[in-house]
Amino acid sequence: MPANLPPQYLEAERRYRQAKQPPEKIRALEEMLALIPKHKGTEKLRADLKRRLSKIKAELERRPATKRGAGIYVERDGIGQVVLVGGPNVGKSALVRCLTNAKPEVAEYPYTTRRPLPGMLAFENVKIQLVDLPAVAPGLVEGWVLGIVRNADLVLWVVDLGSDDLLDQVETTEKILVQAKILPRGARESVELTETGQVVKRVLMVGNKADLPEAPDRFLLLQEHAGGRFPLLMVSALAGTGVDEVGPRLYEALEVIRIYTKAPGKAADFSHPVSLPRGTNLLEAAEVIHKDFAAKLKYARVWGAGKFEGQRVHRDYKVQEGDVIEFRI
Ligand SMILES: Nc1nc2c(ncn2[C@@H]2O[C@H](COP(=O)(O)OP(=O)(O)OP(=O)(O)O)[C@@H](O)[C@H]2O)c(=O)[nH]1
Ligand SMILES: [Mg+2]
Repeated sequence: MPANLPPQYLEAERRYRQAKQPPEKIRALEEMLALIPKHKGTEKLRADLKRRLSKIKAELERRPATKRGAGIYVERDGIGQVVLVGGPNVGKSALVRCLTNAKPEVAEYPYTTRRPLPGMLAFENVKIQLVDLPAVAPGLVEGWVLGIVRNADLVLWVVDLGSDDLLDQVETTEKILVQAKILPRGARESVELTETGQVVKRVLMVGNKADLPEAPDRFLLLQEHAGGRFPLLMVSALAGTGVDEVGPRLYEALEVIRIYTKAPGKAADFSHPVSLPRGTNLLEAAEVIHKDFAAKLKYARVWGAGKFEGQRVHRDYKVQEGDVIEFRI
């Protein structure tokens, strides 16, 4: 064995030897491969690790999906639940750390994240929930991870601009999603459902690690390949570039609006918006605010968007972003 193996490698190797389940073994092997110095002296060992890795992966793919962890889910909070999806080490946790109050572990080895971790992103006067998730990789993704993705309002798809096989990465992630009957959708795209159990999920894609010298070229490549399908942003979780754009773009992609209620003769409270799906009408809005309210609703007065100055509207009025509404019962 070459003598110059770093201590982190030896630590990963120790975990590999102790691992009982294939996913743990794979994680340890991937870490070992990421940490092993790449030179002639380690060539044989690297080949051996890769061989072991593909053998375990092949075995795992033949096994039916595990039911372990079926009860893991994340309670919704804020105006929408956004899940971070992507391969190992792309910077999902780093992004959650930089965009929210949560502090997930960030590390240079793959498969650091094992459990979901929610955090809240503040955007203007609303909060958006971001959920950090384990990496999705062939044969390695546990059923509950895809269950959480399926249940989310939006996917924040993270791609590593530091990786030279980023298009393969995107393809692999998409394959896993589609296999789980989760069909990604961009802003304008309409996706046809062809099998029962399929769901369509809105996507905002981010190319992360914009601070790396190769990032701009890789981003162009990504734009060419996926930019026509998904809204796309270039960010650096580490340097903080582009991250201010994430909130507004997520808000846009969530396809919600904010309205404000007011009592007759009083001013509206702009710090407490009610968020609703786009296309909601007055009656549906009243139902969200208070069940009784809806039953007794006669009409409302609306101030908003420069068009209305306390104008009367009826049950079928489609409420608009920023409307101030005085419900009359
Ligand atoms: N240069 C650079 N490195 C980054 C950036 N974001 C994350 N990293 C590094 O990439 C590595 C992986 O980051 P994580 O946030 O742990 O990645 P992850 O996608 O959560 O990885 P897993 O949980 O293992 O799937 C760490 O070494 C980070 O410091 C970035 O914007 N720029
Ligand atoms: Mg992580």
